[in-house]
Amino acid sequence: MIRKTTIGLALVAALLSGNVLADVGHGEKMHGKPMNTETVGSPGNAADVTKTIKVSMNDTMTFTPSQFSADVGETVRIFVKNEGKIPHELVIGSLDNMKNHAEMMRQMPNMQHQESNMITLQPGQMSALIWKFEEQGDVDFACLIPGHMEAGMVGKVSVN
Ligand SMILES: [Cu+2]
Repeated sequence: MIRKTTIGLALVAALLSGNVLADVGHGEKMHGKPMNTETVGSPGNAADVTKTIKVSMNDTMTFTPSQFSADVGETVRIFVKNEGKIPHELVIGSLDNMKNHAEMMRQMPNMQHQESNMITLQPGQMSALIWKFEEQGDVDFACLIPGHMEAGMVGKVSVN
């Protein structure tokens, strides 16, 4: 059981570091990069926050709001509140990578994990995620609790 959990975490870490957080810690731009390694941004510093957004999550599998915007280079504090009666999470990434992650979650439903691009909240809990949006384009977010993203629990940040 312990071994299985460890393998699960290693898989998640490999997936996240290899895809979602590909550019974190490097700061360098990749030329001619494949389409599936788009930059979604990186963890931000509290001192750099210029915008605060409040997002609520509920059991109808919705984020409210499900869309907001940010400027290129802007650091946003995203306050997230779980207003439902079951756990939810907000994960920032690209939809393709998150679909892979959701598939792993389904295979290992009791897996506990925490990464800098996500926040997992029990019913009634509230917390904040600080994120720097670095490139123009859309950045996705989703709840990767098994079945939630499939039920439509996704959102989008327009980076202009
Ligand atoms: Cu959810």
